[in-house]
Amino acid sequence: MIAASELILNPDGSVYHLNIKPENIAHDIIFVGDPDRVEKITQLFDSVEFSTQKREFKTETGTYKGKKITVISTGIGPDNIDIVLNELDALVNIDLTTRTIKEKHTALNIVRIGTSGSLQADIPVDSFVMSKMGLGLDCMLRSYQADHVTHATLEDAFIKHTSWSPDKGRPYAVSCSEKLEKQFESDSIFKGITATAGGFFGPQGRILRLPIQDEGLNNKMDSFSHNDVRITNLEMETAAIYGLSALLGHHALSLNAIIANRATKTFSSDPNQATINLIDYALEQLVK
Ligand code: R1P
Repeated sequence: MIAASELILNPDGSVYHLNIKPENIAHDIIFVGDPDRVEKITQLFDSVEFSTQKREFKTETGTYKGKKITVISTGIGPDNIDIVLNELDALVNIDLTTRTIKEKHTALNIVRIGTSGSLQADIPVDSFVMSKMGLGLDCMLRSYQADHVTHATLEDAFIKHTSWSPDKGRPYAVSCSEKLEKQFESDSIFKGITATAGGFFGPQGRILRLPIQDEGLNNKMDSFSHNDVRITNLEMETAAIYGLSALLGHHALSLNAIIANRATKTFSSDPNQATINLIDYALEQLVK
């Protein structure tokens, strides 16, 4: 039995942070970072049957072209992904009444629709990137026993290529769901490794007033490739989603609209439209 202090439930039986109960969610789930992006998606739905919000976690469940889908905002960063993935998994794989793990496992399909910065000059603003792999620079997954889902050879090559400081912890690399990769790929989407940082400024090489540990990191990342796959972009959730989904037995795929290009130092003139275009793309692939 899982103690009340470990799996915290609200008085109405919902999970603590997400504020939702098992019957409130579909098994096809879209993650977005920004709570305001949830309704940009669900306004396209045929109908919305459930809606709630607590902190940055806004959830809506409805039907799009006959398919039941839940949209959840995760907020920013791998620490939030730890909360969202564990609480979502508890909703389907733990009996919240007896606080015991269910015998029959349920796998969720999780698709992130995010925004991101490209590290490659030839991946322009307003394009889409599908993450074949997440490369976590944030260490969140290292709190779990994760060696069976991570790619040590790629991690070692990255550590060597970038002269990665051990003070920052060991990066972790995890693949996307092959099933979802096939479902969502097309000629119009770039594919590559998405690096996930544990912060927006220093951890992504942005310098305002503080000196950073390695000013050359982004350049070293853009010249890294493994088995002919290069690092395409940098954001704050993908590797954490891939890592926990792989450990918990869920299918995960991350799609990002490129709104900044860190190599050419350009920013989208209409990031909102770029995100809407990716939402349209993802919804069509989800129901096809
Ligand atoms: C930073 O501004 C946030 O935007 C990106 C980053 O991953 C981070 O969460 O993604 P979202 O637009 O999906 O939040």
